[in-house]
Amino acid sequence: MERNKALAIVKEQLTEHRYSHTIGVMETAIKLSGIFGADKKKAEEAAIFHDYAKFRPKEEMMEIIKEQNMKKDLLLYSGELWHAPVGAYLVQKEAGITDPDVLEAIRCHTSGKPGMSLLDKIIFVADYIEPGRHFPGVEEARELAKKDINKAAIFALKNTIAFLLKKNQAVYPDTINTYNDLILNS
Ligand code: DGI
Ligand code: FE
Ligand code: FE
Repeated sequence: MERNKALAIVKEQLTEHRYSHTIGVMETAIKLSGIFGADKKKAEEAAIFHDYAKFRPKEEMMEIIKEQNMKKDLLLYSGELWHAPVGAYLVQKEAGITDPDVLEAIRCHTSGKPGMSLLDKIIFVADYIEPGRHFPGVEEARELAKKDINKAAIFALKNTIAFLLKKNQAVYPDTINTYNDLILNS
């Protein structure tokens, strides 16, 4: 889809803050695609739509997860995880996005998944390091991302897991499985 059309669709779904985050993810994902040789148009589309479902009511997301036979275990963990798979479903249904690579990158953008494609990793990392993100360690993550997308993804996963542990929150198995997969196989 043409960039401005996609942005206009997504703007209606998001707050001002989340929309600027989306622009940051888009610009970062395109840069990373240039460095690592991924398809820039796919990266642009996946980045623009990655948080499409972020502000859907929890009940609506729950219903979609059940009806569309998504992984039921999602419902046992934080609702923060739901906007990724639900977003992949809704952008297909409501915005007419059909590219399976784009939809998959959106689907796994919060937890990652073992065996991520280059595009999946780019969206995952861009979401973490876009210029609007400010937290201890983000500069190190940005440096890693210029050279090694796997190291940057591991860094993000490690920090997210540590953050969840500190807050006594459950860690979704895919997050741990993604970390293990990248440590063992990259
Ligand atoms: O949507 P964004 O804020 O841009 O970023 P995101 O899609 O990575 O979502 C981040 C949120 O998801 C943050 O509140 C932490 C939460 N989260 C990420 N991984 C896990 C998780 N929550 C649980 N319980 N388990 C996880 O593995
Ligand atoms: Fe997200
Ligand atoms: Fe995001």
